[in-house]
Amino acid sequence: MKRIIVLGLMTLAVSNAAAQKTENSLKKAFKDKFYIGTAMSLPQINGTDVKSDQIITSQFSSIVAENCMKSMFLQPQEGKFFFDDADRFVAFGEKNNMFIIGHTLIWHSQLPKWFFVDKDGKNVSAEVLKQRMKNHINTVVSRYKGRVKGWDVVNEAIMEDGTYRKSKFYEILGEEFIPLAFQYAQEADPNAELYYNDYNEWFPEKVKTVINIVKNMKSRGIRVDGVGMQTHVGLDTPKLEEYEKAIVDYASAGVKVNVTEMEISALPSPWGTSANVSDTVEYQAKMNPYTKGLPQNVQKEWENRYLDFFRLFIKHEDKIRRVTMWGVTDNQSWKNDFPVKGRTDYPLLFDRNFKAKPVVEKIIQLTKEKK
Ligand code: 9MR
Repeated sequence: MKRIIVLGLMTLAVSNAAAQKTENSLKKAFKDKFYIGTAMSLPQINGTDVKSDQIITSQFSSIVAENCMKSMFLQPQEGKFFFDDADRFVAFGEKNNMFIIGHTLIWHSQLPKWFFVDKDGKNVSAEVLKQRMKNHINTVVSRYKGRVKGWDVVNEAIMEDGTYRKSKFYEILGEEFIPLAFQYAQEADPNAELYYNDYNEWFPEKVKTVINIVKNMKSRGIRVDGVGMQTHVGLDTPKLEEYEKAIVDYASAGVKVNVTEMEISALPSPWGTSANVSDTVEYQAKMNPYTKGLPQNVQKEWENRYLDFFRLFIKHEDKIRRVTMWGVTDNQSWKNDFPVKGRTDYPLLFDRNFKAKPVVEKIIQLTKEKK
């Protein structure tokens, strides 16, 4: 009898713990505020990183593919599309009832070489490039019509000083390549949300140009629903005030803000917060100080920084559509290799043992505080 009662109590305790776990998930906590998402790597999409997948399904309400929907993977040769990984990614999101994001249609990086050149290796004409963009966007967006709910239509086209990046898209089509991309996406899926996504998008001159692009497209009847503020940030930069001002400014221009690609590096970063993949820096041991774990004081600083950001997101929840982490565990983060290769960073919410860091519970608690 006694044993049965003890066993019964144990079962109760276990199920309570499980209930509390779901009760306390990030997605539950943010349910009435905004989507809370993560990027997914290939092992997660393919189901071989089982532990991460468990975290993803229990904690997040939105997903974005970290790499497999970039044009070099989707259309490695002209007209030859490869959709296996992207299909699996979308199926994962549907199975788990998630808000699925496509990343990214038009980007100067991770782009197949053929995109801009003719058979002699010369730049294609504006007409040919438009046709290629249209075909790529139309094929990809139509395939996932009604299933992928939002697209990063154009990625990283503006520099910190507000000028246009001198990419091949710009060289061949000028500023018009951005509205064209949005127009093609809108035609392919009139109901999908369409976003412009970029890093360092709090630099004042960059904010100005992005807002001009938004206003210009809106005035021409070309739909743009949101600006994705990539949030690859460090302990000191950017200042919260400048980041907040950008949120407010974008919202005033009539678009939602997506906090995208979020992680907070705990490592020294005298180079600022560029996420331009070609901006690499040579390895120096002093730039990799925490190979055996984060010291308590840095951990605290890092945690406070996350809490500051999330307080800000909650303050502006009416302007924010989604907050998406750039990965699940520290182990998988691209920050271990950027801008310096081979460092040990601690930027994400789950540690190398797939355990939620204490900050997760603290973030959840923030949602329960009175504003
Ligand atoms: O996290 C991605 C990494 O695995 C890739 O090697 C890299 C290649 O460009 O792209 C990373 O993701 C980038 C994202 O697609 C766009 N913004 C910057 C991100 C970090 O470079």
